[in-house]
Amino acid sequence: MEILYPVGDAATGARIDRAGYERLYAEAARDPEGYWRDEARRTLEWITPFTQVKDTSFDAADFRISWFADGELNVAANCLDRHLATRGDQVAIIWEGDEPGETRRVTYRELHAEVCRFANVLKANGVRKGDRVTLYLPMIVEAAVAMLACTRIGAIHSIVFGGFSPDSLANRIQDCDSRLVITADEGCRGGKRIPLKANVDKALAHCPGVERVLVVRRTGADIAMVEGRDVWWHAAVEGVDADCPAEPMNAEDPLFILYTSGSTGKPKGVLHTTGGYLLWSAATFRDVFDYREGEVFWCTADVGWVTGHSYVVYGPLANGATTVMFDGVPNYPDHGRFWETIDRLGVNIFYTAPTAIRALMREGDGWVAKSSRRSLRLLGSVGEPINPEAWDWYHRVVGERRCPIVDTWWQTETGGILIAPLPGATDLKPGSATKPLPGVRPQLVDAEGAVLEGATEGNLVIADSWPGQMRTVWNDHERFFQTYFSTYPGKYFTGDGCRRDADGYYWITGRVDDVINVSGHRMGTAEVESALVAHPKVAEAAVVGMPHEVKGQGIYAYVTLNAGEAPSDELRAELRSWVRSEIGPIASPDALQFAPGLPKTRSGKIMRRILRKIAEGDVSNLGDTSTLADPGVVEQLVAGRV
Ligand code: 6R9
Repeated sequence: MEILYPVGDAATGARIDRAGYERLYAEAARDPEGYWRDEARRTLEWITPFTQVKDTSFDAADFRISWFADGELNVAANCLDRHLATRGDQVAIIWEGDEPGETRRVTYRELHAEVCRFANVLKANGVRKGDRVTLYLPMIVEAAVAMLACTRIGAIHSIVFGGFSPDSLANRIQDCDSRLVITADEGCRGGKRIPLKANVDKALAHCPGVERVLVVRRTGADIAMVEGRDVWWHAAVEGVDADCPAEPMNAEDPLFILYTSGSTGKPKGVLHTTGGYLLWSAATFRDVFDYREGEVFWCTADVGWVTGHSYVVYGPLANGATTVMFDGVPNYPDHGRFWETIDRLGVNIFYTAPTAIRALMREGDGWVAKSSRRSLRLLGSVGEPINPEAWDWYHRVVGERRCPIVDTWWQTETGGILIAPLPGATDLKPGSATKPLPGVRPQLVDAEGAVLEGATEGNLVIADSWPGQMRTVWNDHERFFQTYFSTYPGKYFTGDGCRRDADGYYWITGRVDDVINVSGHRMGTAEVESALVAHPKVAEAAVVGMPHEVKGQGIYAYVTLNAGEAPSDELRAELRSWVRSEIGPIASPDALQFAPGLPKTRSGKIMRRILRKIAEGDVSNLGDTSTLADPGVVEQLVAGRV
């Protein structure tokens, strides 16, 4: 039975209440120009006010996405300078290290000075407006400083998650031609060290274009420094002037690139621009979390993912909030880490992923009960559908039924949240991201693209542009159009399946393309396949998702070996660690089955539908296998399931 949690005390003092949401949604639908003009004016500080608002079309003939095109602003000035007069001494970032209590507090004034100083360091190292800078860092204050310093001078940052391998890092550096890389000697995660600088050294063997590496001293490990190329961060900033004017940037100037996996080919460099992205991250932070002056906000994501960009750094800082940067993991030193830290830092709003909730739920309520969590007002979820059991535990045990849960649906491509409840306005249903934010026009379409009305299920598309949407794939505008706008002409295709109920609530059902969502992280099946096939003993590989109790989805790989190679447990282990080193630990297959052959159509297409069913353990009804070139393959696969 479906449970409904009506808006309760959350409505008290909320910025947007029930009637407010209805009014704003209708207003944005009726007059997008007027709505976004007002929003952009009141949310951001502009150097040159814009006169144009929306200039967008998703149609092939005049495809364009442009917002506030003649306006000028600077992101760092919006996140720092404009707060100095009113809240210079307020804490901007609370950094919490891997060890509990290893904490650093940085005020807006201090952060402003650090950013200006480092922006001058970037300039001194030849970085100019429009240049790309790659960051490969732990969750340390310097990561935020480096991001904001780039934005201050108009450089484009590209953050690569510290869990990615040297090869993955090298690909991302090459794709966007970065000449400068920022890293740390090592990272610390769950008591273990991550050899970030050593990984950079390996990557740079394939990146001759990189001239400078700036290295933060995080652990003090003994690392190799390349003469003439590598410079310590602390040495570089010493004595540098803390005065650095914020570069006026056009609203449509690139802000950052973030690589994300798709259903085909190499990861795409998702490009976001200055005005639209900042407006979206700032406004959604303010409204979805109903942020109130002085509150402490903790989003547990890493800045290597989009959630870290929008809701650890840009959204909170644009609002003058206090944001927590966490450099640890949920189960270190024990399973009470989140809750103990919430008490110690006085966290009011906590935003994490279903995979973390499920992992902690398995350890029992005792770890939660050790903490008071009195400071908590609101809980959030992001990254994948949250199953009702996990939702209930989060609500009942963590939030003690006091705290609404905002289940926020969005993507790297969308820049920020598109579908989510507003705590003061929306009744909650566990497992549903509920309703679109004002200005967001979701639709469900069938395979032919026909728009489905009412309570129904289909493919989730967005019918019109919103300011925070990505503008292009770096260096490949054609791929941008093909990937997102060609499947259903005139609409942005999300790649997600979705159900809409009779109350107009949206229930995301998961990816409908060849993307697997592992612990809230996107993995393209094609990427894992090409890593496997790169192994000298592998002839062919097919990768699909399978249900996984904690990760949501796990990676199931079918591998055909070269003639003369024999399957063994050793080879299985070797292939798994091969994928780890090719892409990173998150891509390592959870299950790996040696398959004498793969099910293919006569035209040679692998029938993934069948592979998915076998991986799910649902072998009773494999559907129509008559189009297979060799139907016998299926029996072998079923028999060999791992
Ligand atoms: C922010 C982020 C995007 C994909 C997206 C969808 C899934 C994210 C979700 C959700 C159901 C939610 N997803 N949030 N599914 N409910 N609240 O995660 O970006 O890494 O690009 O992933 O994640 O499948 O298409 P990204």
